[in-house]
Parts: sequence; C-alpha cells; structure tokens
Amino acid sequence: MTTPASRKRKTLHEYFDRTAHTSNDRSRTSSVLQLSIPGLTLIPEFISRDEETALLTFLDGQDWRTDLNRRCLHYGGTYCLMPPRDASAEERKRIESTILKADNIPAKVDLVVDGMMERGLYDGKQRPAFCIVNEYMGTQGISAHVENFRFDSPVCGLTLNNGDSIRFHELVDANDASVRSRGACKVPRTGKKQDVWLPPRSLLVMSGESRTKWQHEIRHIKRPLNFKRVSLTFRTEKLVR
Ligand SMILES: O=C(O)CCC(=O)C(=O)O
Repeated sequence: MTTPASRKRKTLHEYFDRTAHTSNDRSRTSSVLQLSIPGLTLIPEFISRDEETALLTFLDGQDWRTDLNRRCLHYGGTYCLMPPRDASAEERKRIESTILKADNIPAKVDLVVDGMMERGLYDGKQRPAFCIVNEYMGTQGISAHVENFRFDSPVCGLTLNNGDSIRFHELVDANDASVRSRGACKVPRTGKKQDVWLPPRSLLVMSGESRTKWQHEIRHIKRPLNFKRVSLTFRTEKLVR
C-alpha cells in the first residue's frame, strides 16, 4: 500500500531543509507573480515570519510622525514632507517647499534592502536609500497618487502584519501630479481600476507603467477590529547619466 505524499512522514533532513528555507536563502523564496498591470509584480513571502516580527517590534519603538491621518516614519537622505490636511495655504506652501534631512535607513531594516539587492531588483542602480513606513489602522488609507518621477524604478512596498488590498487606477497619460498640491485627484483617468491583494510579508514591485501611468491608493474603508497593516516603501534616486 502506498502512503499519499501529503501524509508521508518527513525525514529529519526534509524537515530541516524546510525550516532552513524560512531563514535567509533569498534565492529559493517564492516565485515572482506577474500581475496584469504592466510593470507590476508581487513576491510573496519576501521575508520570514521571524523577520517580520523583529521588524514590527523594532519599528514600533521608533519615533513616529503623528501629524498625518496615519503614523509614518521617514528614512533616508533628504525628503519632501506632506503637510497635514488642515494646514493653511501659507503653511502648506512652506512645508511643501521644505526639504528635510531624514535619518538613514536603520541597520535593522537592512535585511529588506539586502534581499532586494540579492534578487537583482535594483541591478545597476543605487541601493534604495529612501524608505517611508506607513501604519494603517481602522479606516486609515493613502489617497491615490503616482510615484514621484524624481525617484527611479522600481518602487518596492513590503507589507507587514495584516494584508490589505491596494487599488490601482489607470491614467489617460503618465502624470505624477502631486498629492500634496491636490493635483493627483484632477488627473484624467481611463476608468479602468484594479485591486491587488497584498499578503503579509509580500513585496510589491512597481516599475514601468504601473508607477507612471497608474495611480495607487490604500482606500479609507472600514476594516476589522484590531486591523493593522504596516508598509515599508523603498525608493532610490535617479542617477544622472
Ligand atoms: O502603504 C502602501 O503600500 C502604499 C504607500 C505609498 O503609496 C506611499 O508611501 O507613497
């Protein structure tokens, strides 16, 4: 009588081989999923559960920005900051034109950057030096926008804790009108939209049209009690060639 493969007892070797795969061997990790939006891919299980827990614990102890509708952390080089929703016109202008120096990406987050480099996501480009961490609870979200053209492709987003869906809207033409100046909501759309599910520990990789001709948003919708999604969005500056 043969035992079905699913019920066959694992040998010690098979067991440890499997657990070893949850640690640092990036080359084996799950395959890259090509999504139907041009230039958009998703890498499930980009980091292990242990790495996710360690990152969440570390990030939770950091000094979060709390003046937006969600908690944020900004890392890397210089950064343009978004004014709060209730900022006066004068305050908005002042904040939008200010470029602040942010702390470098902390060493604890390096494992994510190392993983992206090992996978060749930034081949021939600079290592990502910019990272925004967003925390979404309850109905918190982020308005539809295209990735700022000042950054190079790809733009990569890691999801931690709870999964959620990100909504994409196709634009008539590529356009990076700023969400800060409220320009993003005036850009003509084709009416085509698509929701992409972001499972915990997955990495969304946006390049090509997915970041220049499609806006993305995390919708302000009701979510289950105790819902918390933390995302880390990595960017690299365009090299002047
Ligand atoms: O939370 C996300 O996955 C999206 C974040 C984002 O679009 C941004 O920081 O510009």
